[in-house]
Amino acid sequence: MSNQPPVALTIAGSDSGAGAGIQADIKTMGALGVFAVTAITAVTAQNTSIVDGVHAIPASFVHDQISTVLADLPVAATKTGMLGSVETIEVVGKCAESGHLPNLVVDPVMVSSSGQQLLDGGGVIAYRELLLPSALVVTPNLWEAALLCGTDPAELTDLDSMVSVARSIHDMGARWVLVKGGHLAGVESSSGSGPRPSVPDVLYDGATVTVLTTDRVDTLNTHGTGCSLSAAIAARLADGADVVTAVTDAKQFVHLALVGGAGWHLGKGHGPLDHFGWSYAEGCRDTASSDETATSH
Ligand code: PXL
Repeated sequence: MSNQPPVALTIAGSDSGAGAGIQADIKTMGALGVFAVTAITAVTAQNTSIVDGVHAIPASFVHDQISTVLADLPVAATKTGMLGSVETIEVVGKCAESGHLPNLVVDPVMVSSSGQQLLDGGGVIAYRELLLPSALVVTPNLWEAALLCGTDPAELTDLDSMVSVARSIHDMGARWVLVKGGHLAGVESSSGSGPRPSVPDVLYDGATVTVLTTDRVDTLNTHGTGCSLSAAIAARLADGADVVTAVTDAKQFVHLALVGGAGWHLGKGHGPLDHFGWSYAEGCRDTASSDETATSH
């Protein structure tokens, strides 16, 4: 098997604007040296500002894509993105439960960054009951964490409340929970040269709470951040990393991609990330300093 790239499967929706969804996943996995294989759950008509339409792929055909790929290719990790319907969550849940989706990273996509609903009614319960019990890692943002737990998102205002929802989601069966604090207001890190705006994520495995902090990137170009993070975690897992290493590497990858794309003007809304580090190749590497810190509690 020497010289073979690792293979990871993404089960997700297509974003025609190519900043998020399966396009972001393929770019992320490719940038990390992992061969991406795909099962498409929905096709969206979308740009950086709006989701103009969603065309769902029948759940039975999502199943056919997954089983055909698995019958032939050595998939070492899987991520799910937009699943869209209860029926598709059921199909993916059954594959996962029967052990066919190794190292499963679940990004519980519910709403687009432009506010468009990306999950049918009943989907939250389906995630909770049918998919989270098979997840190695689940990566909700604050809104998704609140919806999964049936709490008010407005109450998730600090690290303590993030830890509390991480514990509840762990109780739903996911082995590792990464609650992303990207929407948390006004958090500062004081390492290095004085206080800087920072983003804390909470990683919990049922025993240890780890707070992973990254400097906040001041940009509107954030479309596909969550997709890219979960794809990067799956890619690093496919390459043999353990969960803590995979999450740490993935956060670093997304941070650099955000910094790289921060000055781009692609579209009028939330633009995409620089997945391939093109901005760095142009000699901008010195703008990409990142300060990652981890503390265990
Ligand atoms: O970022 C979540 C997401 C996932 N998948 C698709 C999307 C989006 C957000 O817009 O369009 C297809």
